[in-house]
Amino acid sequence: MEPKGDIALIGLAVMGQNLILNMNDNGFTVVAYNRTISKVDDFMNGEAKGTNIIGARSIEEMVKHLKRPRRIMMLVKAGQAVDDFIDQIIPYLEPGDIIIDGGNSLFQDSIRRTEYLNARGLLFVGTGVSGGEEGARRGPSIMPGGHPDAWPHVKDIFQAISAKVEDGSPCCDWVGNDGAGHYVKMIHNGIEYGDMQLICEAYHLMKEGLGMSADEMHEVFADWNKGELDSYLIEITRDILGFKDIDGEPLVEKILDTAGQKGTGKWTLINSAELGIPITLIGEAVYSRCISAMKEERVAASKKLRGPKPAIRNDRTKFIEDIRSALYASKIISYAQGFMLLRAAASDYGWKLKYGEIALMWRGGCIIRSQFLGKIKEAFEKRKRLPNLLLDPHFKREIRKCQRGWRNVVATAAKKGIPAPAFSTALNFFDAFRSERLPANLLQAQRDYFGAHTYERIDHERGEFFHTNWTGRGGNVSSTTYDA
Ligand code: NBP
Repeated sequence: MEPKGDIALIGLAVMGQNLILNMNDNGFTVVAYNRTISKVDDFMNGEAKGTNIIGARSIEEMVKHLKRPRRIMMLVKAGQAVDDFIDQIIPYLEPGDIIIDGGNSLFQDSIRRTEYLNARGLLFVGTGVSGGEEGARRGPSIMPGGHPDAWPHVKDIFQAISAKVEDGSPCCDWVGNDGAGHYVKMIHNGIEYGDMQLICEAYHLMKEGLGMSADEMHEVFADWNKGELDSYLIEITRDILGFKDIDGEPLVEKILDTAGQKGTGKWTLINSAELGIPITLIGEAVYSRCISAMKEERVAASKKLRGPKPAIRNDRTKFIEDIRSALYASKIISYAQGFMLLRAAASDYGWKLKYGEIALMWRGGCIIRSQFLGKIKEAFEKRKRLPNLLLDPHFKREIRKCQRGWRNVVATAAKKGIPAPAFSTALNFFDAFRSERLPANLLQAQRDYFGAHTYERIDHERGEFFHTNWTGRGGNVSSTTYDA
């Protein structure tokens, strides 16, 4: 009997089940498999009943159902489980077959897995999938990378099931070789951390500073969602603020203020440090979650450490508009930083990343989807080699419009003792980035003073290094000059 399966999917948790149903809706025959076999039976007797989905009770059976080249996608816990499945599947495959990892894997693992499978004549795809449960079911953003020969074989399925923007373009395109897909997904998640933190700071200033109720803030977010900030995260924040607990009180105020994290923000931060790119806003977003998790210490400190009273007496309507400006300008900075990191990674890992297409992939389906990403796509379309998003005429104008309100919010937050780390770091980055001269001359002098690390001079060519015997006691030997 001729095999009928277009693709197999391993991992019947929330992402896997919903992607299978999405593929089925789009006319593909999917073979479903899971480590715990009872979940295959549950799925086949539940959500999959009456569909063309085929349940498999072993890897051998799963592979037998597949047309060639076989396409096998995993949506399992990232890490060892992925490697274990790869080794279990390999004996059943033939050269040219394709293994796809759709989980949140570390990009270095995807680089390694591409090489590992390539050496065995198999093609690996490491793909980011974003949009959570709803995205997986109705159309996620899909960011595939890996062995480029695999792309023609997965393109039809991936682009069919992905989200589409208004003109019908799919939020899925080939990102690049080996780990590029998972890298772009990692940056997406880092940016998501930043966007969420910015919204939380806006909420905190309105609540603590202006004393606004959840219903009032619900109205503000509803209003913001009609303008430049129109996005999924602003939309869900509006809905969360309007959501009442069974006693009629806003549920959000009853939720414990300690944030969780699963690692992708931290990975982004670690990688940025390795590549020397200051993604300060994502950094503050990650560390803000860390400080939120120190609940007991914060409660104890709140009884001992005093600061100013948080009440902000400014004109409320005007200050809300200033908060909107701070949020919008900081968001521009965060995306500018994210694209700086993408550019550095492309050069370091040898990827040909297409920045406009990446913005398009994030434009729909995923958690950071927004109108704003359409403008980023336009910026990179107008100027393919745009060195920095902040230099695009549109974003330059937008930042100029926001500056007064943004500065007022950062200054007011500092005066009133309300933490606004992401708003502040964004402004500090902006001011540093637009500074012709920073105080690093003094820093270089300090390094040379205590460690003979040498310095360059403004009255000499770049690349000429000098050492001074600052105290008259040191020798004339200098340290080797290199950047780590
Ligand atoms: P989970 O991340 O909860 O993973 C559940 C699946 O992993 C089950 O099929 C489970 O099999 C399997 N699994 C585990 Br757990 N340990 C295993 C092991 N040692 N060996 C083999 N299989 C193992 O599911 P999910 O939330 O659907 O996420 C799937 C992937 O997609 C993850 O990488 C996740 O990070 C990523 N992702 C999730 C979301 C989201 O919103 N949830 C969004 C985007 C990406 P079992 O049934 O036998 O225990």
